[in-house]
Amino acid sequence: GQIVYLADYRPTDFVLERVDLTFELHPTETKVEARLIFHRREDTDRQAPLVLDGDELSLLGLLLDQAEVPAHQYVATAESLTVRDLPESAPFELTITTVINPEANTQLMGLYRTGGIYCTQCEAEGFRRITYFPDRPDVLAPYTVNIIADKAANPLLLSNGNFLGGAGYGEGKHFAAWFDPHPKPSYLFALVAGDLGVVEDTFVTMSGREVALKIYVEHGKEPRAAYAMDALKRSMKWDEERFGREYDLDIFMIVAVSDFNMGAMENKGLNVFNDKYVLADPEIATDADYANIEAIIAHEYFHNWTGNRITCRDWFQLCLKEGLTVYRDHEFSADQRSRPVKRIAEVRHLKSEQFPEDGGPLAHPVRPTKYREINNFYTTTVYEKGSEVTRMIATLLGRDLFKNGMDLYFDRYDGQAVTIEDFIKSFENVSGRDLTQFSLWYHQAGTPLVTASSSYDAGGKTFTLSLEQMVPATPGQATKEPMHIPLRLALFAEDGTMLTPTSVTGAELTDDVLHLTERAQSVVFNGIPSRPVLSLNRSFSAPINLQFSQSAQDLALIARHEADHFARWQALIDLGLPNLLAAARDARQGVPVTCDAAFVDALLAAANDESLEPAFRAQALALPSEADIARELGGNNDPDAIHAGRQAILALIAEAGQDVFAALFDSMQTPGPFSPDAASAGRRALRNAALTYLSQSDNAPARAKAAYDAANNMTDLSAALTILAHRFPEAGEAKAALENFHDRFAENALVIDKWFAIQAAIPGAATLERIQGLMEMPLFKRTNPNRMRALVGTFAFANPTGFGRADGAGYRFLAEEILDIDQRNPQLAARILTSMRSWRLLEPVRADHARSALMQIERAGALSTDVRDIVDRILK
Ligand code: DPP
Ligand code: ZN
Repeated sequence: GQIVYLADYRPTDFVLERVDLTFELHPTETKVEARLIFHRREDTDRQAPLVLDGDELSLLGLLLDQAEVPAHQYVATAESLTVRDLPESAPFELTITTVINPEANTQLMGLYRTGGIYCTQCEAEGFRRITYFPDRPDVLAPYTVNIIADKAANPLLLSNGNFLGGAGYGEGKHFAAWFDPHPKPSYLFALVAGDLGVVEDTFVTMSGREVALKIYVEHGKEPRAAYAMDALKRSMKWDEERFGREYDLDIFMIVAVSDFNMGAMENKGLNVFNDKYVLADPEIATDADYANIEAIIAHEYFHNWTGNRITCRDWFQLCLKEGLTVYRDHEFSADQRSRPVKRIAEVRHLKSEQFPEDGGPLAHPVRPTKYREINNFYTTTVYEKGSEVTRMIATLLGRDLFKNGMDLYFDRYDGQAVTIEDFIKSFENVSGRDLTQFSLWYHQAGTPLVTASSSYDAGGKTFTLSLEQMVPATPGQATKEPMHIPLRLALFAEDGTMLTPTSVTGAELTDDVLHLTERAQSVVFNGIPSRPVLSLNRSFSAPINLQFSQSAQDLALIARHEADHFARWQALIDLGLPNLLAAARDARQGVPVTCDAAFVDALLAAANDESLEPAFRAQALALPSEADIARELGGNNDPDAIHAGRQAILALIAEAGQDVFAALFDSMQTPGPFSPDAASAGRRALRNAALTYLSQSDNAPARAKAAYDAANNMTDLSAALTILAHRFPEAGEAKAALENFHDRFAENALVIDKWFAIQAAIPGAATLERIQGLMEMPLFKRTNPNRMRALVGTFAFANPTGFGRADGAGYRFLAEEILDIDQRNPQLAARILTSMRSWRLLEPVRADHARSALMQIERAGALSTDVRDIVDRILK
């Protein structure tokens, strides 16, 4: 695990012209022949050797222009192949033969086996586990792929690009050939072989070309791919309409597999998906699952232009494709569903996942400058903050200039491997705006803190807003420059109408966007006839922490009148949060918990407001999580007190709102057959939120049990089961429902993952023993990443009282699990270990236990680079 620095980047000495691969598939001995045509780049050293990457490889043969290479001319190790005395300028062909063992590949990187099929994952550095190769994203070439395999076991032989042809091949075997004309880096290579069912459709592109669409799933599961197919066609259409991007091959394929480290992978023309993000029907998928499937199908499809045709020069530029593509999938979902509700969900996710990362030991810039293990940089900072930064460019430039900038980017860099600087240049060129200061968002880690205060001068009819910004220190970055922060804002009169100033001084204001660029800025709004109520950072225009004390009346006014519904939701959160923080402190001191009536009234008014969409009302009723409260408290945290305080607030709201919730529970039914559309999903969400509060005030499981028994879809079923298990874990009704759920779905891995996850999140110290019991079940498969994430991941990430029990047993359990998982799948181990990133915010006794557990990992002998990197950074 050497550290790699951005500053050390230099192009390769050799240009790769073409790749021709032949696979003879075998479960334990697959033979790979790679024919690579190179030429030496002009203006490089004529003597430089060719150095190719490898990982756990063994070389079987090496030819140079079809002649055997003498031993003195090359050195092969498991990690590299170095060839000397190569032609000075003429192209040459290297033929490299390796043998690999897919069955033994438990890392799930490179070529591996899952559910009886062959499958690959090459991003970021998996291709070097298949053959020796210049395995870096700036080496692009067209690929031909020939696959030879046993015909009975592998009727399907798939790779990137267009199908060239196939035929029988000796006894019981057959072969297929694929050609991908679009030059691509090796991380986008894919091969799938095996026996799968297929769902087929077609899409006619904007220029009238017909594209064959195929989704491959396990036999018998074809009907469950219908929604994914629908989402794919909508994605293709949307990218044409919104970004002018057309698909570019004759065929687009998706393969669903059950063992996968990531959510999905955008391999050119052959996406490989975690089946969790493909398979859905009302019986097995929740509304959240449908929304995820739609978003991830779109995300991977959108990569075809943002990632594949224009790719990254090096892995430091990962956000060039990921941040941008997340932004594109967010916009797609916003257009397909409700924009404000989508924005609320995004911001919830950003604050609960990215803000803790950016405020802790794993903080890093959106565009990092060094890494020890690139797999550890597929982070919420690169993805979600990267998306927010793209969104801010659109906010600063406005819709039209942003579109022009994207068009220029697509035109100028198609077929190339580029950098964030190239991306930014496109927007500077079309807008004439200098984005130098703005680009600090890519380079400075940490969530900026903006402090606001305001005053109103009735005599002069002026409203003054004072803003200050501060970017906290993060690992490796002690001091920061002020950022360019776009703050959307609006002013409201007491009656809720919007006030428009006659002029503004002290800051640039374009439409409703105020540009904060200095450390401190005082902005004066003239011609304001009465004291205004300020709504600041509308739509969460900048991913910041905002400190601005507003009265409960002002917040309630925003919650009632803002045209921007995101801002209404934010105002309700701002009203509620101080109550939750005070409740945690009171619970810790054994003082009775109270809650401001203004907050409860505003919340119930929103819940009851029929002019608002049900999905919005459900979001309003979902209080900040225990982890959110812990983050806001900022240190010396006691998870038990936070839990108790939050439960007490829930109980007070439940009591005050009994009638409202009872009425919602009745009126928000969704009669008729199940439909996954956003409006129906919103009704179910609101009804289940009401049920959560009703079960709180009932203080009895009967109503939730009745809802469980009556449920005819997975959304309602799992919501009722969650209430039963979390709120009444010892009740007979909860035990009966858990047993019923198990028996009904024992055959369905994705649904059983929900059963594991719901139990892993049961609050309280006893959950650890429950989990240890569950791990003994035959159903529990240690080698399956989804299962490990469902049980161990949910426990560590989403159960502060269980995982963080006071005796430290949760942390010790995690340490042992990490060491065990690391033996097989370092990437998964490292990812789950990041759940420890906020350990320094714990009260001293728990923090000591957490540190000991981390040190237990650190002291272990044979750690992967992945886990070593995370544990070192978390402890530093
Ligand atoms: N497959 C992952 C994604 O789409 C990594 N590229 O984000
Ligand atoms: Zn992606």
